[in-house]
Amino acid sequence: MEPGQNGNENKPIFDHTVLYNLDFSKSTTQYNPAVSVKDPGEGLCMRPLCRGDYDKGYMSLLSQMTKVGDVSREEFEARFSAMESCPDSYYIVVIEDVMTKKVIGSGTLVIEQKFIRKCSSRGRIEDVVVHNQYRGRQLVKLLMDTLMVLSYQLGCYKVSLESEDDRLIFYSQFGLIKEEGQNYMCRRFKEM
Ligand code: 16G
Repeated sequence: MEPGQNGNENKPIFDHTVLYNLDFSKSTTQYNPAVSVKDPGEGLCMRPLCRGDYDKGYMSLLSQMTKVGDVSREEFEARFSAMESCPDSYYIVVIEDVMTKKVIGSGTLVIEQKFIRKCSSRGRIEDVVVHNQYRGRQLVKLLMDTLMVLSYQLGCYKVSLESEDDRLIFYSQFGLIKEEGQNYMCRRFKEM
């Protein structure tokens, strides 16, 4: 069977009811005008990533954030399947422009299971990006708010992300702080 022909194009990477049943009552994020998961703005819809998003510009969207490299349909499908086979781990939320059928925003919450903290779990927010033509519509804020609420409701004892200096103030509105004495360390092995 050809990739993209297996009828799984619209199968979400995680159960969409988890996203649509989130309780935002404790979120302090303010929106003007109002936007929400169910109504992220005119002509837009918010949902979990699907296989078919490869054909809706998902990789091109990610390339607005960092180097993506050439990823074939087969490579994308294989990675999607690998993530899908780790239950309760990969919560990739996207925003689609329903007219153009393009993915114009995305953010990922990865849940890492731990032995510490009474076998708790840790959330990592990754790859938050909104297409440059859709900036100013509170979409990064909505994605971040959603991933923060999701990590809390999934029971994470903490959630973290990596941020450039000029984004620290933006991220602080979600209760994220640069912890005293904690530093992000990294060694890069490859330039892709
Ligand atoms: C930013 C992203 C991180 C992403 C990285 C890619 C957020 C909050 N942070 O740090 O998730 O993986 O950029 O950069 O979205 P790299 O390709 O140089 O590692």
